[in-house]
Amino acid sequence: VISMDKSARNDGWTLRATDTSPFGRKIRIALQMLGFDDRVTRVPASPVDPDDPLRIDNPLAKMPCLILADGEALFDSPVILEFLDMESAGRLVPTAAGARLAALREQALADGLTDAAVLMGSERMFHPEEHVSPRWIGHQRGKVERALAAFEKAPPALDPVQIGAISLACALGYLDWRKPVDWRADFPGLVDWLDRFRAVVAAYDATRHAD
Ligand SMILES: N[C@@H](CCC(=O)N[C@@H](CS)C(=O)NCC(=O)O)C(=O)O
Repeated sequence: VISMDKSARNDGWTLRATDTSPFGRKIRIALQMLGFDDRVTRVPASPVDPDDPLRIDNPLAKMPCLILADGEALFDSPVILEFLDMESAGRLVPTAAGARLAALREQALADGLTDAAVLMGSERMFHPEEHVSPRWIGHQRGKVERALAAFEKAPPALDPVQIGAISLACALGYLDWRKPVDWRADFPGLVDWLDRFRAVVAAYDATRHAD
């Protein structure tokens, strides 16, 4: 049970995430945007290491996981951003019902895009070549491409930058790194959108990891 009265303390958070995690990057960008960087110690995590306490804090053994000062663990990335929204008096999620649902849906679509892109790669990581399923990879590719097409038509607003925009920027950053699809050739509107995002969110380039 999360006890919000205790977890509302501001100091001593620990973020369990590697530099390369696209979901972890959502949190790192939000922390920088909100000026909360100095409240957080970042400790890399390994979802596959049985000795990593990540799996005690989050039984799903997924990063990011934010450990609060009293030891309470928050996951997944939308829940952590919800917490940071509370801590910042509402800077990450719109409050009006319609805008709030739209932003949460943008986040869900962008995170789902990233999930599908991750699955396209992990199919090869977890199976020997003869067991790799082109059908499964194609199934995930469809999700990535349809999500990109939907965002090309209706990209998240940048004034202000909130959860939808942060999530999409991290999804596109992940595609730039792993290149499961050639999104820059097919979605020029999103290339332009990401350039505009980078211009207003310095934390995007600041959280870029080495290839
Ligand atoms: N819905 C989760 C997804 C987190 C996620 O998939 N993280 C990846 C790294 S980017 C992970 O830890 N994967 C390990 C695993 O699935 O075992 C979130 O938004 O935080």
